[in-house]
Amino acid sequence: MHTTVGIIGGGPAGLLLARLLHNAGVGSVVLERRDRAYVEQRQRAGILEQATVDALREAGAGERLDREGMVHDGIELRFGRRSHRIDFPALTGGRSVMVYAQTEVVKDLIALQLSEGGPLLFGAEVTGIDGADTGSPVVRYLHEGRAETLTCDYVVGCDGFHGVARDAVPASCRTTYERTYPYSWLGVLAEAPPVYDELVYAHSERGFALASMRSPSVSRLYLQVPNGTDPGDWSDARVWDELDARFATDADPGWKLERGPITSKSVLPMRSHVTEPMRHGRVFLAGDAAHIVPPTGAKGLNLAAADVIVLARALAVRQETGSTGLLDSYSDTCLRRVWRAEHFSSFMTTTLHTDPAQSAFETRLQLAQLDRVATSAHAAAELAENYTGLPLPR
Ligand code: RFL
Ligand code: PHB
Repeated sequence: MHTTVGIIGGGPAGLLLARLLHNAGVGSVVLERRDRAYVEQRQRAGILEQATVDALREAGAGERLDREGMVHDGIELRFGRRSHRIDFPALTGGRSVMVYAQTEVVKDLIALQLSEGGPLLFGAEVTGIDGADTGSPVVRYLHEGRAETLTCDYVVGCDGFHGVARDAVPASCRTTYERTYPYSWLGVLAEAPPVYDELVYAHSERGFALASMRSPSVSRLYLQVPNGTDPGDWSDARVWDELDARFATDADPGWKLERGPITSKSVLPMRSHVTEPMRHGRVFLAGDAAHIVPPTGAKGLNLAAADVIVLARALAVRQETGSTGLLDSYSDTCLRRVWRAEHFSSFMTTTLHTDPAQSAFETRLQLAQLDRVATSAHAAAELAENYTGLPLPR
């Protein structure tokens, strides 16, 4: 098989790239290791920046998003048993975010791709890429028990953190920057209406907690837990009691979350990672394949979308005019935005979580920083601008 752009991975990065290329008249094939049901059910992100929403609309995937997505104009921060709201539009000149789950984005993009796009193969596991620095790289993959090859003009690795595309950049040409955090998240999905209209991020003596949502009847909740935690050690009652304790404020002492059946529990490690450059020869990396952020800043999916928006434009210009200028600047263009998001995600993570080795002095510094955000419009605007997302490079 031959195609213009071989896309490894059918997560949000690969699927959105395929749509944007299709709309620009550039051919592609998407190879996804898992089956469709698995990819559509994988619980992950919930927050879309405006630029991500715009790109999904442009890709033709805006209809259900506009019907079911919930526009959020702020978040609440809880710390020191106080609570403070960050008003996004007031602080950013009108920007907001949308709550629409990654599972839904992926379902919408898959349905579109299968009905009117290029080939999207499930159960197609890429094992390697040959000839990255030749004019026609070849992707090797296994599909229905057979070894196959896909010859491409360009290959894009959208295969996430555990993918194989990163290895196409020889070790001597790449630099990795990494930090592993000394805590994880226990994430639960509950059939319980969210009691807040907005997301609540809590710093507490007992550790971090986050209240998010998937719909008016389904809550998504997270608790900071030690690395290596077994979700089986957390009964439903223990999860709810701990959430109530971490969200407690003096403003409303008797307050409790609305409880309901917990339908899934999983533990997620927290990591920051960047691989530079995001390109070797004719192989490009996009999304989690090139960079990971801890989820506290809600940036991972949005960074993945930003990468493929930049790349789709560069590939379209290459096809239309023959110019490779935008492809040549792809890695530098994306890395500027990536490092901004790395900084913000690390800031949110280290400000809101309690490191098990942290001293009382360091806890005081966290509270002083949170108090600053609650009392200075400048500090609040810095948070709001980063959370709602910086403009895409044009
Ligand atoms: P994905 O989604 O990991 O998709 C990669 C795809 O590649 C496939 N694959 C292969 N296919 C073929 N051959 C191979 N050898 C392959 N190896 C892998 C995989 O099966 C998969 O389908 O990467 P992508 O597309 O770059 O998307 C990135 C996002 O998924 C990720 O950044 C976000 O989910 C991060 N994230 C959040 N991001 C946000 O912007 N806002 C949020 O609110 C947010 N919350 C979160 C998050 C991530 C979380 N977890 C699970 C780490 C909350 C959580 C809990
Ligand atoms: C989510 O809804 O899953 C979510 C929201 C905000 C975050 C992380 C995860 O910062």
